Amino acid sequence: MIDNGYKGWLRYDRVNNAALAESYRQWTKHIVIAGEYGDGPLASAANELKMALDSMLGMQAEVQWTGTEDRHAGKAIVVGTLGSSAIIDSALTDVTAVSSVSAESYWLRTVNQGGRTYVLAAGVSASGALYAVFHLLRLIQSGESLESLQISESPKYSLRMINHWDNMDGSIERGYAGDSIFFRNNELLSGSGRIRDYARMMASIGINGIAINNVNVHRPETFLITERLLPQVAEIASVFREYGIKLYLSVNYAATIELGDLDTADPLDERVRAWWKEKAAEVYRHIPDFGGFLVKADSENRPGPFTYGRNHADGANMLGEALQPYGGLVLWRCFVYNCHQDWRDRSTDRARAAYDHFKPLDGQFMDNVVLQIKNGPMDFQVREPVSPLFGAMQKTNQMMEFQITQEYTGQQRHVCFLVPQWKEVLDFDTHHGGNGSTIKEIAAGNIHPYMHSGITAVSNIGDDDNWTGHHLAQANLYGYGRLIWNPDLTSEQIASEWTSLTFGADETVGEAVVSFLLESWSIYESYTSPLGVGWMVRPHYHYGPDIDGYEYSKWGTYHFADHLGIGVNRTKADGTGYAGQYESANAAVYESLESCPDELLLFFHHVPYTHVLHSGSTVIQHIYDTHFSGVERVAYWQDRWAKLEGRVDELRFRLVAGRLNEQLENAKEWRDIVNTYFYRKSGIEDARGRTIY
Ligand code: GCV
Repeated sequence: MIDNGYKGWLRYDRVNNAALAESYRQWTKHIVIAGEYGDGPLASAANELKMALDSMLGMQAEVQWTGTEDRHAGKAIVVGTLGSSAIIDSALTDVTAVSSVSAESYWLRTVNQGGRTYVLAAGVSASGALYAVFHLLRLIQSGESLESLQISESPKYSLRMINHWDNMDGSIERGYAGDSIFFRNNELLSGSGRIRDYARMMASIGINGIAINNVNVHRPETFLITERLLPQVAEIASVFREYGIKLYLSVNYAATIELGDLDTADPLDERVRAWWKEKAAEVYRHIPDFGGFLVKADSENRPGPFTYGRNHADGANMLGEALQPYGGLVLWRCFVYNCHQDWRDRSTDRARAAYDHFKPLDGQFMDNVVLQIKNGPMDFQVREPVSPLFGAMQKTNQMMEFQITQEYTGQQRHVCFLVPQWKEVLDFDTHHGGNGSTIKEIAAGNIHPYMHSGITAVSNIGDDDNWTGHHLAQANLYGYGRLIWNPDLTSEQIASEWTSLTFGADETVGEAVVSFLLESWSIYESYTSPLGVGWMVRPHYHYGPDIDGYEYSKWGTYHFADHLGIGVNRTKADGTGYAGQYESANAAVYESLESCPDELLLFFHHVPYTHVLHSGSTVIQHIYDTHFSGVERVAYWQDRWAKLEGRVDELRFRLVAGRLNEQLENAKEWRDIVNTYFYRKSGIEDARGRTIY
């Protein structure tokens, strides 16, 4: 069978077990959608059910609207919202009192009423009902029984977003899976069916906001908020709306100038403020439920308020004021640092920048401004400490930014399942607000009373047949959505769920894929840059090794290796002082060489190659060992995958085999270049006498 991966995890494969299929058919013969007939999420739920049941059970399900719940004998599925059906309401009397219930909560319940049996897929809102339907279909795909469902679900985070770094010419900044699904040749692809399929996939994992264009807003994208392009943006927004997703746009901070209307973008200039108010009105005329503006300002040569001697609160609030009447949000990025640094200058530390710029502004941002903070202080490296800014501002809305696209983690040519990394970030206790002030709780608004908070991430999809280039990279997209719906799911649960939805029930295949996924982050880390030091990648491309590629650059990304040692001294005592940006308990852990965790040692300290790690190994021996073992582990994967031939459909088998081959070759490059570099610098032999050049 040819399987190009386009269906992702919504494959809806035929249920082969005849008895099971028959038991599902008993339920799905009658489907009632309790609600107004229309084209919102309930209609999407109805369409999804029809399509999926046809595919899984080979049946044309009859879907009826409102009021027909009791017009049949036996079993039925009822989809709707609280208040839309007497059956739903009487079955769910207990739920509204529960404090965790939010607008997107849903329930799946099997109930008996009036001699009939129902599976209820009910939400507080239509989006909730749609989520319930996707969950129900997931149960059927996994062969679960529907006879006694008692499922309650509420999302942990209210903002569950995706950011696209798509440009209007069709390219994607840091995209590794083809071109944009939204833009081509400076036009919008508003009519494309692919956008609808993407919306389905995103709704199935609970995403409720998507920014469709790159945070680096070039000239063509600056026009997205003009009359010329807004009608087409609005078409995309309507497709998303049908799946409970709000559309956001990245905007050019200097749009007033770029669009030729004013000669300034000073946020305190009344003309600039009036311009943005008018602009917001125009956008909302086209898209009444528009989500808001995402802004990268004063960062990597983008314009911003600094030009006018203003700060980031001035800039963000100007946009906040414009969007406020419509309930729109300003998602203001904190990725602000000096990208013209002098490598000779040891006093400037890029890692400090976000905290230094933003922390003093706590309390000055409007209620509809949300600061968007990258998970680490640098830039999506395979290993970084958690950003010290997150949670440090108690009076300023915040959301976490992850990167699903594998810019620094193998660019979807290497397997690198990032859910374990994200989980570590979410579980980090910041201590801002006492013990247990984890990122997980802060982003949920449970520690400081944020008005808006949540999680966003940079997408990894493009117009490749399988969306993500590497088939296994789909697991990152799926896993991201599942994790930010429920961060208490384990990496293993998520990996297994995705694998069985995507590769089916074959246990041998399932075990192999799940173990690849779960080992992959640690393997990738082992053959790339060691002990949290980061970078060492080919400049600009960020794929493959170049140890000194960024060492004498302007980007603030150095390892400071010499013949004696390596690492960045970020202590308060005699380093850059970055460690002191953490709350005192964490600051103390990182400050001291004794307590700093091995995996972050070189991020915080400059140490001799002979320094002994907690693991008992020296730094240099650790570098040699991990680089040899990383390659061996990829080689082992390759053998294991080869044994799956015939068990995985041919096209996917070959594509994954090809990528594993590339991963192995690239890992060898990493191993030999890193080991040779440090052998030559240090002159210290590998204790096990392996080949180093
Ligand atoms: C969109 C890094 C990436 C850039 C990206 C930037 C950002 O520097 O390499 O491609 O720009 O982060 O997050 O704004």
